[in-house]
Parts: sequence; structure tokens; C-alpha cells
Amino acid sequence: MKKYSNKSVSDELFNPESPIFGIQLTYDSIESQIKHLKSMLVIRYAEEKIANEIIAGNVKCPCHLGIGQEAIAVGVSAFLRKSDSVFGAHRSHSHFLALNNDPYSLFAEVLGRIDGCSHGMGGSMHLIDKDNGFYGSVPIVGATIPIAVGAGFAHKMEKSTNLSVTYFGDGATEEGVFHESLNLAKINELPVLFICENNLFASHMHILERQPTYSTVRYAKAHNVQSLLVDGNDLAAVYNATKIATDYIRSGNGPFYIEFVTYRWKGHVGPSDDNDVGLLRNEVLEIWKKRDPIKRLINSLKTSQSILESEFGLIDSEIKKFIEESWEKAKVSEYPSKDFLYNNTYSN
Ligand SMILES: Cc1ncc(C[n+]2csc(CCOP(=O)(O)OP(=O)(O)O)c2C)c(N)n1
Ligand SMILES: [Mg+2]
Repeated sequence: MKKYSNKSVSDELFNPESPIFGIQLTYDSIESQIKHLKSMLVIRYAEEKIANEIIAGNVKCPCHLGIGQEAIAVGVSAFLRKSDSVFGAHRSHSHFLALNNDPYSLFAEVLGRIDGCSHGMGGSMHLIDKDNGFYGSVPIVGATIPIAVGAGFAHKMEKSTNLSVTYFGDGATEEGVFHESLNLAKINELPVLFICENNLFASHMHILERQPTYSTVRYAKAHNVQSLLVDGNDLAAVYNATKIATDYIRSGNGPFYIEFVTYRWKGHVGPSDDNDVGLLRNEVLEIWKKRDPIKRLINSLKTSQSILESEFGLIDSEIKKFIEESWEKAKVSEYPSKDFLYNNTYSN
């Protein structure tokens, strides 16, 4: 049984007990911050809803929850256009919802219904929403990284200022294709934003059991790709870093890599903590929960008196209602027909 404590870590970003994490930077307008707060709450409550429904036995597909990681997708999506091409992986509820704010199509998907974004045929790990620039998530680790590079190639050939985004985890940096993709993106100066969500774990293995350091930015440096290492639990930091990266890419300077340091609160897959598989994360998890990106933004808004307790209460209940209504609607929606499955599997 291994117990992980980050006490001896020198790099402050990887030390959940560091005092720097009490600080929430300010950024952009208050309206924009409240909009992002709402978006993070939609993601958090949607995933909590899915977790509860798995426990109740109503969701059958495997679901990888990103509770605790919401600030990354919300901060990054603030700079994306519908004409960009965004790619996710197995833990992509946040990437999808931050672009479309459509929990109904996510819920219908995890319930296997025709109104789901993949018509109920894909489940939690095969999300897609081309209208909003989300070209898909795939469970094979690292699989969408080269596809995003290909999409970046297309954007460059179109001579547009569009870009592609690939979200991947720290574990995906151990795939060969990740390194080939970084090289290809750099040698061709492609408009690709590489987003590493470093939550310190790949399934149940801590990063220090797999790599010599906590951070993965050295890979970007090795390929001469511009990079930033950022606190992924601080929406302001995510926002500011993404602004720098997207300005850089859209100005024709080639790819950019941002590593966001974060932590997932749930186990690798499903609604429980990892304790059941021999990891004693309890103590460290409690420390990371103090770096909850949602609470940090709320505290900052309250401290600056940009939002009152009563206003927050209204936002909170409005979003809880939205999630409940979306779930209730998804629950009574239709299943796809058997013919539909056949016609989707074979072209003729
Ligand atoms: C090529 C491949 N190898 C292994 C797996 C099994 N697998 C699924 S998720 C995962 C861990 C991925 O870790 P990371 O990239 O850090 O993403 P996280 O789960 O932490 O979000 C593994 C090993 C897989 N799906 N694909
Ligand atoms: Mg990981």
C-alpha cells in the first residue's frame, strides 16, 4: 500500500500545501467571471449527478469523472471559436460542456438515448459536438493528439486564424505518438494548442512512479515548443495563460503547450475514491480539495464584494435546477432503434 504525500516537493505548483494556493488572481470583467463560475458549476453538478446515477444503477457505461479539474476546460474555452477544432479523451465531460453548456445531450448519451451527442451509441468516452467545434473524444490514450495536429494542418492550409486544441493527461505524455505530434506540429509551425491536464495520476499510478519529475513541460522544451506551467485550479491563471497561448498561435507563431497542474477528486473511473485499489489518497485529497477551483473563484468574488451571498444562492439553485431538469428529460427520452445501430455501423 502506497501513501502519497507531496511534502518534500520543491516545485510549489505541485505542493498542495503551498501558501500560494490561497491566492486567487483577478482577471477580466466581473460579468465574465460570473459566466465562468456558472460554467464550472454546470460541469461540477452534471458530473455529481452522473456519479449519483451510477451509484443508483441507472448509468451503465464507464464514466471518468473530472470533478476538481473544471477550471481548465472553462478557462481554455473562453478563447475558443466554433470554427476551431477541439479534441478530448476519456475524461472529457468538462471539455464538451464548457463549449456547449448542453448537459441534456451528455446525459442522454450516458443513458444510451437517441438524443445523446453520439445518438446513445458512444457513452461517456465518445462525445462529439461539431457545431461547437468539439470534434470528439476517444478512450485510447493519446489517440486524438495526432488528429488535432492534422486539424491544425488543415487550419494552416485554409490560411485561417483557427486553431486546434488537444486535451490529454499526464499519462498520455508516455505515448510515443505524443512526441511525434509535438515534433510534427513544431516543424510545420502548426496552430495547435497542447493542453496537458496533469492530475498526477494515470489510472492508479502516481507520476513519480512513471516519470523522473512531476512536470511534463520538458517535453515541449525538447521540441522547441513554447510552453507554460500553470496552476490549473485557478481559473484566472488558466484564463491568463490561455490568452497568451491563443494570441501566440493565432498570430501565426506555431504550436503552444500549457501544462495545467490539477487533481481529480474521484477514482480513475466511476464515482468512488481510489482507496478501494490500494491508494491512500485521503490525506492528500483533502489538501487538494482546499484548492477547489470553484470555491476559490467564489471566495474571490465575495471578497471583492462582486457577488453577494444571496446572489450566489440564486445562481447555485438556478444551475441545480437546470441539471435536474436536463436529467429528467434525458431519462424519459427514446432509445435508438436496432435499425439505427445497424445503419450507423455499416455505410450501406
Ligand atoms: C493506449 C492506451 N493504453 C492504456 C489505456 C488504459 N487507460 C485508460 S485511461 C489511462 C490513464 C490515462 O492517464 P492520463 O493520461 O493521465 O489521464 P487521466 O485519466 O489522469 O485524466 C489508461 C492507462 C488506454 N485506454 N489506451
Ligand atoms: Mg492523469
